[in-house]
Amino acid sequence: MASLPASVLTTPGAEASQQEIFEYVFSDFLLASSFVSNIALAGFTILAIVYLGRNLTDPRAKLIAISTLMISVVSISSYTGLTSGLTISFIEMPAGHAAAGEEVLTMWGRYLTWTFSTPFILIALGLIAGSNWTKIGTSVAFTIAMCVTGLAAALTTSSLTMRWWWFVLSSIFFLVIVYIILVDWSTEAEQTGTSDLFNTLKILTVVGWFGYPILWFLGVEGVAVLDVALTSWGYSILDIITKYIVTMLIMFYVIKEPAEICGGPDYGLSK
Ligand code: RET
Repeated sequence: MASLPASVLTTPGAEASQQEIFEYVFSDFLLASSFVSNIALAGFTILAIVYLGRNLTDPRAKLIAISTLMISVVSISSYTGLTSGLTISFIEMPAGHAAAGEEVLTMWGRYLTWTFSTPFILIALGLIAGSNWTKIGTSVAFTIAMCVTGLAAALTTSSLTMRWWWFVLSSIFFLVIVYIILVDWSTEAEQTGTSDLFNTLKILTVVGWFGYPILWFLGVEGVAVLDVALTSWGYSILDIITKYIVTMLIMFYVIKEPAEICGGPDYGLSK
């Protein structure tokens, strides 16, 4: 990789204080706007869910609505962490990496918080498909494994091979989730009678989710052909599709409380 964009070989360095990182973020309009725009969108989505869901009565419909709410609750916190510099570090890339020996900006907070947001996306999708808790739980466990190993890939500085090995592990876990969505839940949604909505959500989710490893590969964590701000906007745009658009589609369906997704007043009682 002969020439890297200036923002890949960034300035503050590994010893940078949180305040220096915060100031660095706001010195780059593209980077700062990729965070702040998502704080605003997550906030609007939370308000929209609360407003749209105010008359829900069925406990199972409410559970789906609460799952979508939690996606944006995690998101607004995640982007606040990134904006404040709390969950961003400069780390030195290992030998062989495109930016070897340089300290590059890593938005590790993204990988960390996906651990908490993606389970709620999968719970909502699994409930809409009418799946059982074993499959929903399996998808949740694998998304946690995928995000934590993705975080490990980004933070490993000892060896380039180990970075890519984490990436491979994370990708294998990802394929388990793709299989559950495309094979199990697609069939179940047909039986449940929710396949119209589910098919749209499935395409947005599977296509959108594939964008994340592609961006990781092309961004500074991987082969570094995209600079930090572009990579960040890439993730922010994917987040808009996989979180807020998916959420709004779900909410407009759920507020009608169709029989296909309702569980009746006794659903989930603990006694
Ligand atoms: C990483 C890198 C390692 C390989 C793979 C990845 C996949 C990430 C995905 C993230 C989805 C995030 C969403 C967030 C919404 O809040 C960790 C980038 C496979 C699929 C939907």
